[in-house]
Amino acid sequence: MVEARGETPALVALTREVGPALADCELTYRSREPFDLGRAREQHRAYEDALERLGCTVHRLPADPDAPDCVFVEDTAVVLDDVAVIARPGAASRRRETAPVAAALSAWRDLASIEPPGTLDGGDVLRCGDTLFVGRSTRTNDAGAEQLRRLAEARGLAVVRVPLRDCLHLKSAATSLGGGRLLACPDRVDPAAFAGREIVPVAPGEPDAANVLAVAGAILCDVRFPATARRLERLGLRVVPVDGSELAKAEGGLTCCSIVVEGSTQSSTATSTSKQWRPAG
Ligand code: CIR
Repeated sequence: MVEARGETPALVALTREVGPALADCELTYRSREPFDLGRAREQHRAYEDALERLGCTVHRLPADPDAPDCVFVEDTAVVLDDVAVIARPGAASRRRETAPVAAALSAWRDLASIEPPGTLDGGDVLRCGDTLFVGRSTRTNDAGAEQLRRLAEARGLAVVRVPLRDCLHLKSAATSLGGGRLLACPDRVDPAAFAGREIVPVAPGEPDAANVLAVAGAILCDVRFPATARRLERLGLRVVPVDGSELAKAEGGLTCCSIVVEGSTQSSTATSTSKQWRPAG
């Protein structure tokens, strides 16, 4: 694990420790259940280990004891080719999470930010080629999506809003498999919203399987979804099983626990102006 900057890794996975207040997390679609904090931390470590085995340098931020959802680092930023857009989470309890992430990302990217009245969660932003699909969730409002659109269009990226059903974020409904292909749960998002993209549906009875993490030529897939994993393997994809069951009680999936940044140069200080980094996928 890397706790400080200074190396020159090709692929960085920014993560954040599971905080002690996880039991007070935001919940929208699930009922509150008891958490086993030790088990959540073990599973999170195993997730980081899987990323390391795939060649990522894991850069782990310390937990914030006053931010129950801080482990779900994905929601705090959207990393584009030359800029990291610091999000403004839709849940007010989560807004304190962004500052340490911004400080870390400033080593590799210039920063921009979503400003009030905009709200945006990174879990609502799914990049596929030159398009950013942005979920119409309870967390990301029109003002936030519009601010992202301006930043993205200036960089040649299109922004397409996508309606959702019965789920927290767009990436609870669909994620990238790489190569322009998406895994999606048709009960949560209309595949037509992704016009032109090849859609692989999750296996019946496995709606939460839609959240996989494509990284370094592999697909991290939760062990709770074996039928979807088999489906991906039959497509020739390399599936890496990880157990996300404890953090799933907090409505977190596999993408939520990292921000993957790809590049060839890392600065040795947080004030770097390096522009050679690109987002993964
Ligand atoms: C929340 O409701 O904000 C957290 N309990 C779960 C966030 C999961 N993040 C994600 O899907 N990107």
